[in-house]
Amino acid sequence: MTKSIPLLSLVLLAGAATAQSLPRDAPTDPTHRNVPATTGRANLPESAQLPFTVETIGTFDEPFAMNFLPDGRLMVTEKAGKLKIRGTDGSVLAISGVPPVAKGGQGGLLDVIAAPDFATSHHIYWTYSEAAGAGSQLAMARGTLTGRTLTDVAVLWRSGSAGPGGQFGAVIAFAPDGRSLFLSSGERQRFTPAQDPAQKLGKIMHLTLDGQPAPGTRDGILTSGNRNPYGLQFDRQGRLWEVEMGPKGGDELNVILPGRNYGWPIVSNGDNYDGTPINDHPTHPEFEAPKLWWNPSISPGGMMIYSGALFPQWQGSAFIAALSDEALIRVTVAGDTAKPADQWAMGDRIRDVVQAPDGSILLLGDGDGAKLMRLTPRH
Ligand SMILES: [Ca+2]
Repeated sequence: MTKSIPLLSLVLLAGAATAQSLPRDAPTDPTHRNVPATTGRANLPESAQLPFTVETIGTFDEPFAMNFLPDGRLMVTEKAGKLKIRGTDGSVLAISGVPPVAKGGQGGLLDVIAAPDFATSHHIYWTYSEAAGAGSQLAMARGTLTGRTLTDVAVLWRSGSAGPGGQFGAVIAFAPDGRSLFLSSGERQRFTPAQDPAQKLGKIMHLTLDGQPAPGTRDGILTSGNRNPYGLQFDRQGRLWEVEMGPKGGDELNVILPGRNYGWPIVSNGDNYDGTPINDHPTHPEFEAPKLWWNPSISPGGMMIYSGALFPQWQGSAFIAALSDEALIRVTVAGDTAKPADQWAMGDRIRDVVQAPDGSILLLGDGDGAKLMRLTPRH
């Protein structure tokens, strides 16, 4: 890790200097913008024929994320601020002791995940937008879950750069050794902060379990130039995969490597929502290019890498929840390469995907009355 410090600083500083001279929405280098991104486009024809049975097992209001506790209970966040736990018998309880959130747009109560040592510590971690500076900022907290109550709540990390805007990213992944954590921090549709080493927006953070900068990072910043990452998962080989919502036609699947810059907003294989073009990734090889990208957009939510027994043919595959595409997407992963495999039409905006302890796959819909769906093999 220590080797990455000079590289990280250089890349971040170079990126910041470039970005500051640019208008927010303009193409960054018109002379280069015709170099096409020809490889890695991941869109597939949608299949309405599903190789699994879909059962609705609950509903939630404006949920954002879900994760299992080691004892088989499922935690689900609702953006308005409720943390709910679905028992193994299907009953749903709201947890008390969750600090207030600043709900609005894409903000509110966001991710939740059990600590690696939950069995002994009863710690859970969660993220949320916290009222700050005539707007909000991303915060990460930890608390002790006993029964249906959270105690010993401590806010471990705050993004700073408070103000208006959504797109917090806000997804937590623990290191495979359980001794540190990774946190995605979205750029909040502010563009250039993703390249600013002084702001923790548009970054993947690497933090200790107490929310301090991980050794070998500068202020906890692991990577920069990430737009709005809603999915962050380690594979079985210990590679960290990230899926991020790009601009129009620029959604990306990336492998996260310490000190790298992923290019936003200088490059993207998509265009701005107002139609102005952005240089494609191949025009700037100094930035880490996505392993896969989607145009048209799929609007990726959460991501899971499967390791269960119910669908042995899919072990090692990454599953991506798609919001605007109303789909579940499967991608095969080999080393640091990825290939699109399936794109199943679900008829619902899909916000998150997790693997249940029995190997079934759970999907969480989006919006009011969003469905919790359980996928099992079709016989
Ligand atoms: Ca990128």
